[in-house]
Amino acid sequence: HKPTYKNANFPTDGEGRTYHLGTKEGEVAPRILSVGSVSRALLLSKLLDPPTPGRPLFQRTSSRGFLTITGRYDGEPVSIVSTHMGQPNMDFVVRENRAIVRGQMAIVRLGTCGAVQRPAKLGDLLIAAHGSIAIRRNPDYWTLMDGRESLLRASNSPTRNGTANGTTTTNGNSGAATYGGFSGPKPYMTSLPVPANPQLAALLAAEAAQVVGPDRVVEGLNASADSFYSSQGRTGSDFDDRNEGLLADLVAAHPDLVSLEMETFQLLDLARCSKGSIKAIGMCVALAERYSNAFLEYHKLEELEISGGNAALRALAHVSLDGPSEAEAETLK
Ligand code: R1P
Repeated sequence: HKPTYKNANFPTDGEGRTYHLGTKEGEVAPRILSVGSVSRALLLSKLLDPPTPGRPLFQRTSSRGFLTITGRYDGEPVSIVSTHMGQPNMDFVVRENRAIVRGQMAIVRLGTCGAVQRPAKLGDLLIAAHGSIAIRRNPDYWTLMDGRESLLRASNSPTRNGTANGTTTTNGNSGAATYGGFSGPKPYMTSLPVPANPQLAALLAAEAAQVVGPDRVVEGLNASADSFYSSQGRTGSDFDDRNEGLLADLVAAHPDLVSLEMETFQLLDLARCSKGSIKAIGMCVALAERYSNAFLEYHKLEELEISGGNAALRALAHVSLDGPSEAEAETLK
């Protein structure tokens, strides 16, 4: 059965289901835990209050593979949504859920990330309490570089008496690049920070400290990149990425930077533009240490996902929200 969609501006089907997540009003709670994978969503759904015959868990997978599970935690309706990876997927999750949920919402992302610098270390829970910056690859750098290199070749030709010396220098990866006197844009752009919700951040930090101990929780700035590879400073020889100095530059520019991943910025940016209707925060398990190259043993991840999941669900269940309407509360009972 293929649904028919109407309204190209914000497509929904005949039942009011959204285009990518496939959920409709009454199926999603105003308190949402966003996780990166279906397996994490299923794992954390075991932390929800046990379903009863009259109150089963709601579960739906959309044609695009977004899984939504709605139940209760500490008696409060909550939804767990598998968001997949990257900023466009977080955009679907925030916007399509906003469209079908009434009243103020709280969204917590529980993901995995790289720990960028100490004190953040392997296995810690890193909370984006200082907000998030976006790191984006700037294709114009490469486009204009070709132009600069032709200019450089021309200026170095024996028939010209140019002053260019033919050397290429870069001021780190975030500095302006200079090619024989021609300067241009940087290969990576970093945005200004967008804030997290301070109330949700404080609640989550307190809950996380209670679950794993305060020495395993680090609050700081997050960076969300548009690639797992180039704009996270992972180097290789297959592509011309110009990112060898990216991590060092980020750390120098942001002493409070703790986590590097791919979704938190989009969540916080949309929450900040939601006209006060969404409170949001991100927390990640440090799966890798980018400064030492260490990677968490996979069998330890599940335990940390459960710890982080419990902290996130508790913060979600207890954060104050301008209530959903009576009708919404009724449909989720
Ligand atoms: C990359 O492997 C993925 O892991 C991190 C990154 O942000 C990216 O989505 O988060 P999740 O574990 O939540 O997916």
